[in-house]
Amino acid sequence: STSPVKVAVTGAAGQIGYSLLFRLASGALLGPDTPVQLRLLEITPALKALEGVVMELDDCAFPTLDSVEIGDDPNHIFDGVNLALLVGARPRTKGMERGDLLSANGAIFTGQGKALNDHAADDVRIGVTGNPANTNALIAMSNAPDIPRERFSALTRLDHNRAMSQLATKTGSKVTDIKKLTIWGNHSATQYPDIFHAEIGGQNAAEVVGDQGWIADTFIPTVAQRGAAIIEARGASSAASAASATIDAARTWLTGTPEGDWASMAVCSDGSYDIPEGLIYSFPVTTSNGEWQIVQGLEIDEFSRGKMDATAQELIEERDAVKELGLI
Ligand code: NAX
Repeated sequence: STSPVKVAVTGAAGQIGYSLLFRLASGALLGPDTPVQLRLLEITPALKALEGVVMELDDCAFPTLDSVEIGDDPNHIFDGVNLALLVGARPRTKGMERGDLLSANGAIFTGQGKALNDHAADDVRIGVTGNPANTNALIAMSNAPDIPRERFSALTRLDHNRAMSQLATKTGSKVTDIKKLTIWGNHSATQYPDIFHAEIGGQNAAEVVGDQGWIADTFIPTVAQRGAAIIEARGASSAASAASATIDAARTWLTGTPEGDWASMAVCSDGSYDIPEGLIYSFPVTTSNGEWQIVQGLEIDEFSRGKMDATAQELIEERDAVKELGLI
């Protein structure tokens, strides 16, 4: 067996946490030979509920679960962590303005960014699931000047997985036949799920679909609005699928993309595809040895360009708003 990995999860007593912790503890991230040390952060009033979740973790007797620590102080919980999954965030409540939402989350992610900066392990990688995920990642990254920027990422893997599933159903194929799908931009309704570079069984996916109208009028809005459809059906936002995607994203980052495929990750733009430098924008990436690289050289047609720019524009506005608030 290998040395233990220390994984922090914030918002651990929440909906996503209730699925995520059990998957992490059972070895879904790094397999049966890597012991997992969980370090769980919650706000003080949620610590009691979190204690209950820890009782259940104990009761699973997971062979891979080495230890669990809980607390409400990020400086303590983030101490020595190799992976930080920032799930906890302030949801938008009725009557809350966008600025209020950004400042409430700003307070969380500035503080957590600083605590990671000061206490995380040198090899730390940080994945942000809590919404608005891209901009929360930007805030954490900007408040952690000693952590390389490439160590921050926001979750668009759920969108990626949703797109895989929709495309598989439409074409009667298996998700395992689909490669090189891309989510561009923000984890929001402006995201652009792109199948023009994707392959199904080695054939171009858009050609297999053969129906541009379906792509523009059904596929893209279905993927972009899937979160709302889940809320409508379930009466609660996606949780198990979000937890699963959070693990998929971290596993891909740490263990690499397969040859001939890529994944979608929102990472700090280096100006690739004319996306403004410094935005946390979802790109097609390959990963190996814990590092990601943006896939270069894809041909972008006018349709794709318009969608990529529209979602970039939304992220520029979010960035400018948090700059205005002094959060970055
Ligand atoms: P819940 O409201 O069930 O849980 C959030 C938890 O975070 C709560 O227990 C709360 O006490 C805790 N929390 C709040 N502030 C905290 C802080 N400063 N430190 C530590 N914990 C804190 O939400 P849940 O359904 O679990 O969703 C969590 C986040 O994921 C939300 O922001 C949600 O919008 C976002 N999502 C992101 C997705 C993505 O694909 N990127 C998809 C699913 C989900 O909507």
